[in-house]
Amino acid sequence: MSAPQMVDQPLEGHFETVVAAEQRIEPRDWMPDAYRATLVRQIAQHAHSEIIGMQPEGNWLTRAPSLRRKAILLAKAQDEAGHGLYLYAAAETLGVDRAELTDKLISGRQKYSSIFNYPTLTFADVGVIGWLVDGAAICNQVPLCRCSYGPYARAMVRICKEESFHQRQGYELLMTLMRGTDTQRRMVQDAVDRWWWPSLMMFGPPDDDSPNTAQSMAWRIKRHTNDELRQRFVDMTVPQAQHLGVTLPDPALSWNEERGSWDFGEPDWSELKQVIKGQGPCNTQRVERRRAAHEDGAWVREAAVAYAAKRRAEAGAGGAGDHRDEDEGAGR
Ligand code: FAQ
Repeated sequence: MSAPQMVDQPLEGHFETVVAAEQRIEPRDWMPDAYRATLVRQIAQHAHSEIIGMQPEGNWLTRAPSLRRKAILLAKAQDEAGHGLYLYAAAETLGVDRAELTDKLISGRQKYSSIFNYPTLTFADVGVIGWLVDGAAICNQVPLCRCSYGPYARAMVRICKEESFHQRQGYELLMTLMRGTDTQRRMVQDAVDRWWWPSLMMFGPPDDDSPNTAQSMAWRIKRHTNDELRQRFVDMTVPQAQHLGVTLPDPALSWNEERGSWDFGEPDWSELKQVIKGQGPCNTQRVERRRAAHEDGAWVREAAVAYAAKRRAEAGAGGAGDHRDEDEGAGR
């Protein structure tokens, strides 16, 4: 972070008033350094998660069991690429460059969601990712549409609409498998057994071990704690599991009449710590593949830069009266 900020009282007062009034902070507004740093941290991690998150399902694009399933999966993966781009664009409004963020991701200096470090072993995993992982993402992200930072909040509106389609396609795929053969039903149950606990861990560490929550909530970046959102997800998901006919792998799961919520067991927090530290089943492979894709794409970036330089040189040589290039450029 930069040196301690010289706080201009009226500007800080304006920031506090806007946040307290549930209005939006925009890129042109003054904001505390730490607020900016928190947003960059969270938005970058979120963007990286969308981009790395294409890999587990991408594993099944060439092996989807029908044209319809392949088309759906392709559309979903493309949405995820789009989400990554909106989010990198939101981060750029805070003064950080996408190239710099990508560099931090592939050199292990920034995080992405733990969930994408688990392998996808069968096609049922595609359904379970849609149902549980996108379901958890929706729970976590709908409140972010009310985040105090305008560009992030607005990006989240469209992202959440698309996540909702992702969740439904996953559930529909699982319903189809559950109506199929015993082997298909076993595949679904096996996938649920493997993805349930990692999905609960997506919400982050428990509240008493979450260093960022209090400040992020005070700034109205986060609107609920990790545990509140985890509980909301469990309450939403248990009836869906019952309807689907699968068993969630948690013997402690039971309805608590008094709380009007489901009690559930404790996730293995040491596993979350290990995965965040880079020691999950697929961390190395995920980052390696991202790095290779980035390096393979270098020529595209270089070509784009060279083309932009050529256009600038031509515009300089042609002077302000040359409208031909502008007209051509408008259609691109
Ligand atoms: N994985 O103090 P807290 C998706 C880190 S997108 C890895 O509680 P915070 C769509 C945390 O960063 C999924 N790291 O932190 C999709 C912090 O480390 P730092 C991504 C984690 O920020 C579906 C430290 O632990 N969603 O699924 C995790 O207040 C299917 C302490 O934690 C978002 O990013 C974790 N699970 O709360 C795509 C949503 N949990 O940064 C493809 C936006 C915690 O100090 C296919 N982010 N950490 O070094 C958030 O809501 C928050 O950042 C949390 C963490 C809730 C993730």
